[in-house]
Amino acid sequence: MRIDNYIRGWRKPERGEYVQCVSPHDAKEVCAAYPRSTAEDVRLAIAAAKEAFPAWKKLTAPQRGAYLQRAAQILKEEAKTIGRDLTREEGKTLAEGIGETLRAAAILEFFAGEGFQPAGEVIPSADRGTFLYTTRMPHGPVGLITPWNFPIAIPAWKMAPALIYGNTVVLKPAELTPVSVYHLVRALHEAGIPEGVVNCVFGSGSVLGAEMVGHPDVKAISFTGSNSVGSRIREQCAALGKPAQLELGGKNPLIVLEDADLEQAVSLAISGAFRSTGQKCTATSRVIVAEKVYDEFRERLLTETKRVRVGNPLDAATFMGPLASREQWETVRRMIAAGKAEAALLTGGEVPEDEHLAGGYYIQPTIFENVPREATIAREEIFGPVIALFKVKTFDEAVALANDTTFGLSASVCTRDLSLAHRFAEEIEVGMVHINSETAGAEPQAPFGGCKGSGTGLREQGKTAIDFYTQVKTVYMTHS
Ligand code: UN1
Repeated sequence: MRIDNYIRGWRKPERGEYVQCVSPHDAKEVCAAYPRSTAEDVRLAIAAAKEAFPAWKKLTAPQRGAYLQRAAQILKEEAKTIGRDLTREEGKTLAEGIGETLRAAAILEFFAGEGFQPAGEVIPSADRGTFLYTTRMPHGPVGLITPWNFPIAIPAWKMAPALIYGNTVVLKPAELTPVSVYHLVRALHEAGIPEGVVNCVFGSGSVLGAEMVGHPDVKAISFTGSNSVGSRIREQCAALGKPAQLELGGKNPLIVLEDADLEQAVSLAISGAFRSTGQKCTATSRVIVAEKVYDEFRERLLTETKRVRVGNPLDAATFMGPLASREQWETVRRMIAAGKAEAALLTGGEVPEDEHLAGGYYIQPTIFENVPREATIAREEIFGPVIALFKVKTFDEAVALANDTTFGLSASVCTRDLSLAHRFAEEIEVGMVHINSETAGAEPQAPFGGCKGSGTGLREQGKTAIDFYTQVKTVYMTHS
């Protein structure tokens, strides 16, 4: 399968160069060839987005929403085959691949609906003859840079709000997962979205991303990815006075208090830490347990972790597939090696011996205990299936430990005590709090994002998405 850029329709890269992406289950299996685009291709896409902007902006929001609605319908009808392609190239399980495709559809539907919602307010004027109100202005062409770990949902959750509020789009998706993005762009194409409104350019982030961030016709940047790339984008955008929305890493804690339902707590830990092979910015990576229930929780967690089925993500029985790439595999193994030197390995930590998995980037689900607070695995984002277990004496100690991180994306607590749940929600320094639910997961109608090192700028998703993708215009209308 060969994929092309999408710039006023499908288009070959100017230099005609393509690269191949492979399956993380078996690196010998090629998934697709995608363009190795250059800055020239990005400039063409930006020009297309600029030209399409005035007419797109002129449509009413319900008219724009109709395209999103049609694209959502296509994704729903094809969810099984698209989800399969996603799983093949990214490595998350088939259930997750299909689930993510349906989630992308739900995101498009939600924002199609937002096209029918009020986008301003009527404000009482001190002057009887003045009608005072606000409305919203789109920015123009916006640049969206998206990661491989949610290769269809994240492009959808940036594109849908950008489009519904009247912006046009240049998307630079991750190189590892071009097929998933191709399907989303194809759905919008088949939905009849006007030429130039959506553009997608495949290739290296350092070349294409830099061109987008620096280009004067790209009016805002939304980025999801690593902290190192994110801080570079933040600096460049700040220097240019360009709005930037950055969704970065996490080191998300799950706290298990002594009154918790331990069975539920174990299943939230397993799901939060090992689904998608731990490759979510919202994944659970620290599990902080009250001393009184520590031993029992530890035993149950260990038993369930040993039951986690690691295998080909296309097999229905698999719970955890491979890491997404060789680079990921090496990074996670390096972090595990650091963990072995600084903490006690409870389980996992190795590449599985299964010969059927020998061609892929597999790693066992891994748990460390007796982890010092300053350990690398306690502080740095791993982006793999690794839990650091901590024992604490009190609720206050648990919250202090949970907050002792440079990140602030999401956090969970397992408890039946309503007053402790309330205190947790108040004292924890994160963008998203979960009481008796896992740290990962997000519904399109609710704001998504973190504080501290987990992100900058306005939240994504929900009604609040409008704040990043538009500017407020205040109108004083007085009759003459
Ligand atoms: C989820 O937890 O289901 O890149 C979504 C990420 C986040 C999305 C997480 N921006 O992992």
